[in-house]
Amino acid sequence: MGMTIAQKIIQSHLISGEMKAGSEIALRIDQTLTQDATGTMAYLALENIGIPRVKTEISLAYIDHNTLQCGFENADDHRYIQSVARKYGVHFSRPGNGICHQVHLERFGKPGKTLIGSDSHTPTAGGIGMLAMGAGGMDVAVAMGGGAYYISMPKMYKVNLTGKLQPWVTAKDVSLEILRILSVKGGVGAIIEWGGEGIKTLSVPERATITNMGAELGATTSIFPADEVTREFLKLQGREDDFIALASDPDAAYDKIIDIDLSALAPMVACPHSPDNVVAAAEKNQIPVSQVCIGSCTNSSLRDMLRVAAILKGKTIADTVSLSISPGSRQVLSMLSECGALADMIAAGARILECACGPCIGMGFSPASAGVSVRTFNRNFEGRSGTRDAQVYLASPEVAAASALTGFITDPRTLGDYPDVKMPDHFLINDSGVLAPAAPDEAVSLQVERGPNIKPFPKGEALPDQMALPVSLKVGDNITTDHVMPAGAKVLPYRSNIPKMAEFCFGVCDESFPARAMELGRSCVVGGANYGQGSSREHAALAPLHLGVRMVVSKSFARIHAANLINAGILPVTFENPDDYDQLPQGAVLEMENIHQSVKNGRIAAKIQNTDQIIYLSCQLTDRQLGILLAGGLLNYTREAGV
Ligand code: MIC
Ligand code: SF4
Repeated sequence: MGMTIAQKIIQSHLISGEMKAGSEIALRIDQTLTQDATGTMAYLALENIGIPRVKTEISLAYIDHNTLQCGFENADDHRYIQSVARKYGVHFSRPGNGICHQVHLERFGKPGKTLIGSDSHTPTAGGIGMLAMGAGGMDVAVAMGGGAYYISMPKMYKVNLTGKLQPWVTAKDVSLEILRILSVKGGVGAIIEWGGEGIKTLSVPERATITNMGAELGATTSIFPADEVTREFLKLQGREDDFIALASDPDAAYDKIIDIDLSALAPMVACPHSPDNVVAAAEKNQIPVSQVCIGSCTNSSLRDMLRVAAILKGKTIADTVSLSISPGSRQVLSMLSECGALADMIAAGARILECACGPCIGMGFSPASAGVSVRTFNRNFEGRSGTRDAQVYLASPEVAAASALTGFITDPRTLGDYPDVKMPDHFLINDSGVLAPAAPDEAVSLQVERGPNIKPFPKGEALPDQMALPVSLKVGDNITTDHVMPAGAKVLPYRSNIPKMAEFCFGVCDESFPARAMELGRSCVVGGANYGQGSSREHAALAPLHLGVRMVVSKSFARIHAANLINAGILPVTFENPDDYDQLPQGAVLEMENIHQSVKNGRIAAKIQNTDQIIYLSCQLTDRQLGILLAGGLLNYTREAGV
């Protein structure tokens, strides 16, 4: 039987396990990346493991999220990351050099290699045929130390593209279409391979938009073949030597095949507050817009920016709109400036932001109260923009630019002819924004710089054999890690200070949760389906841990978050009978005995205190995962067992 692209890369990196969907496999990791908002924890974990030097082919520490420096905290965190990177053998991408995924695609990603990153949009690099996955910071630390990355062997899905995108219809619309078809849960446990004749018409940045938003489907990752389009992209980046051709075998088998005719797609938007809430842009043309934000790791390539500049050229944005544009990398910004496109954007009224995540993570540019913001980003979760009642619509750069001009959500086809954009023959290459680490002999004597915001890594507690856990919070379906641990300019500076950060835990759902959980001592949280979707932030496990949460019971979990809970020493379990969700109110107490043996057996009987009712909780853990829980988290486990 032939193999899919992902199966080929998995096979060549398999350390242990069986390539059977659902079985745990251990993979050798060639490259890692971190960003600053998750990086501090990842490097604190690396220091804890006690490895003197990273063992990957290349590891990078990007600074792109916490770039507002309203106090000392973010600047201190950056200094810590710079010094720890230099000492441990990690390349450091300075603030201003660009968004991790965009820079990684341009300068470091290689087809056929494995990459894990402490950011859920790491699959962006699947656009050039890498097996690239988002992971928690502790998992990235272990991989930097030469340890394996463990996942359950995913199912294989294929999306076959036929036809060709019509003028004004873009790769973003392809992403929105697949979200419309599959929903934010539809990719859980699967790798999505993109193929068919239609992919030949898509450039690497367009492919990367699609693999980027595979994260919103909950997919383990998404991947394109490495073909002549990939070779051309790497050549323009002066990296043709990094190219290898990669394709699936003609007789490869897939668990699901979806066909999309590119020619039939129209410009679309994802309505508040979920990326799968997708309708045609034309349907929303009565909605006035007060803000438009263009950029993020989904849509900040030179191609996207040149299109936007061409649409804005010679025009002025509507009086009612504030428009931000954040180019994805210094390469993109320099080239925009060189060809005059930047001047066209500025002349039209755009506010140019630095090459960073910016508004996407709520670092500035929060909309006005109840404001409608059209964003080319990948997530529109409630409150993520920094304004709780903002109405955020996700769209392509084309829809965004058109909406900025008209002041209403706009199907850009109403603007007339699609402007012709010519891509340059040469790319500006200047890697001076990436600092190489110190040589090993110099590194030994280097001191890591730690400001007062860098607090020690929280300590996990070994899983007790007996617990009576009150339900400190009950939430519904599709709870994101943005709900659990909000981001934004106010909270992000505390990413390396878990006690402080925990004060904001679940703030979007219930502001009284942190105080209540602290008062209860140990407790558990109850959630619905797809609990923990979205961001890879392990803070969504570490902050609850700090507040005494020892178990999360849900109908189902998102992949990265389930791993992060285990890594933090919190037990993730699901309802054996999903209807029991309704039997378990906030405040109920679950009494459990013989927990260790029950976890091994995959089933815990939990008695609801002061009733005769017993509910069954299911936990499908591997021996390794049980070992992590019994050790009180991945760091303790790794120190005891080695990487
Ligand atoms: C996001 O898009 O939510 C983030 C911010 O990039 C996160 C990481 C984080 O919370 O630091 C992600 O996607 O993993
Ligand atoms: Fe940054 Fe937004 Fe991309 Fe996350 S999704 S990496 S915050 S640009």
